[in-house]
Amino acid sequence: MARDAAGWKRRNRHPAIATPLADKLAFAARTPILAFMSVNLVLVLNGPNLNLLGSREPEIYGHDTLDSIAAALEDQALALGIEIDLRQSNHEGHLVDWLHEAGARRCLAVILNAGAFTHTSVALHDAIKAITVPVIEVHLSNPHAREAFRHHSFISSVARGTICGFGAGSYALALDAAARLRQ
Ligand code: CA2
Repeated sequence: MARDAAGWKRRNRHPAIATPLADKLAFAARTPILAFMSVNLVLVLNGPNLNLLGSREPEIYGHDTLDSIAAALEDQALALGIEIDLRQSNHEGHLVDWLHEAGARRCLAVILNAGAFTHTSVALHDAIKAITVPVIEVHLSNPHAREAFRHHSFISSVARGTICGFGAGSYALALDAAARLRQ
């Protein structure tokens, strides 16, 4: 436990201020008023190969890069009074960890493009089921209009809703949907 120069146990003096983030979250969850509050933060999670956006297959995924999508979402989020945090990983476990983080932080929503893990990942299905934060599934393309192996999603049945087929616009529509979740 952290102590200052005088040897005080800082956690006991200022439980919600002087402790690390995990302690603050645990404190908030134990505190009746704070336990029901959600933060105005939307995590925008992107799965494998989406870091390559804009470089290949523009006829399917469009010309936008993940950076240009992030910039447009930042502007939209500012106008909506929402904070966003866009992340990408090629590793399934990172996405699972970030979903858990969204749950612990009581985010407003998660916007999730799980890429090809959409069609394979029981782990992501279980992680979404394990959190109360609404997850909005997005896809740039319309997987239902593509190869048969893209027709099943392990995400859809546990997502609040799915938006697909509008290119970068799918993310913009998802952020609008997230904003409407605020009470
Ligand atoms: O349409 C989508 O957003 C997808 O989630 C994209 C995934 C695909 O496996 C899903 O079926 C639908 C693939 C992302 C790969 O992105 C690339 C971008 C440029 C070049 C190569 C891959």
